[in-house]
Amino acid sequence: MADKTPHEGQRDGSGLCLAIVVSRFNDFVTEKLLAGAQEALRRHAVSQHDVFWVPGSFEIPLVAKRLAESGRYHAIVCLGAVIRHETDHHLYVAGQAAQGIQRTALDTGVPCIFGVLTCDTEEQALERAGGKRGNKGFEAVESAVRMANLLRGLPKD
Ligand code: INI
Repeated sequence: MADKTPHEGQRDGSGLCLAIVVSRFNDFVTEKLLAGAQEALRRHAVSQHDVFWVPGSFEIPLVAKRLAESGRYHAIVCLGAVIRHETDHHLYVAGQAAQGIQRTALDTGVPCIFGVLTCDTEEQALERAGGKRGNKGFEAVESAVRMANLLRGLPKD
């Protein structure tokens, strides 16, 4: 650890088992995020994965926490799409999803990746789910693989 070589998790997913928690709300977007995630799982040769659907982004943290605590997964990929509506309901959903996902990672030590879109419009969300701004589901799996590999090489205490 004391050498000068920078440490960065590699994108090789062999030997890794990932969980994907994906929200049903706005599934015209989240189905596309999941497709991007599955493409990244193949591209980076992730050995095993399981997919878990939840009703909305607000429900992601509880399921992510249970999966992280199971000890079965090297990382949890959380996918959702929060889109602004007339009231401020979306702000509570997005804020609690973000906080809960981060808290789960910090409490369990298992990387939990925030692949929840927070957008003003459906168009913005679709642009980020396989449109002109890429696919955040694909990027979330890449982050999960890198974080899982990085953490595997870090000292425990
Ligand atoms: N859930 C989302 O994933 N995206 C949203 O945009 C959204 N909005 O805006 O309401 C949303 N709401 C549902 C929420 O996640 C819960 O499923 C619901 O409140 C029940 O707990």
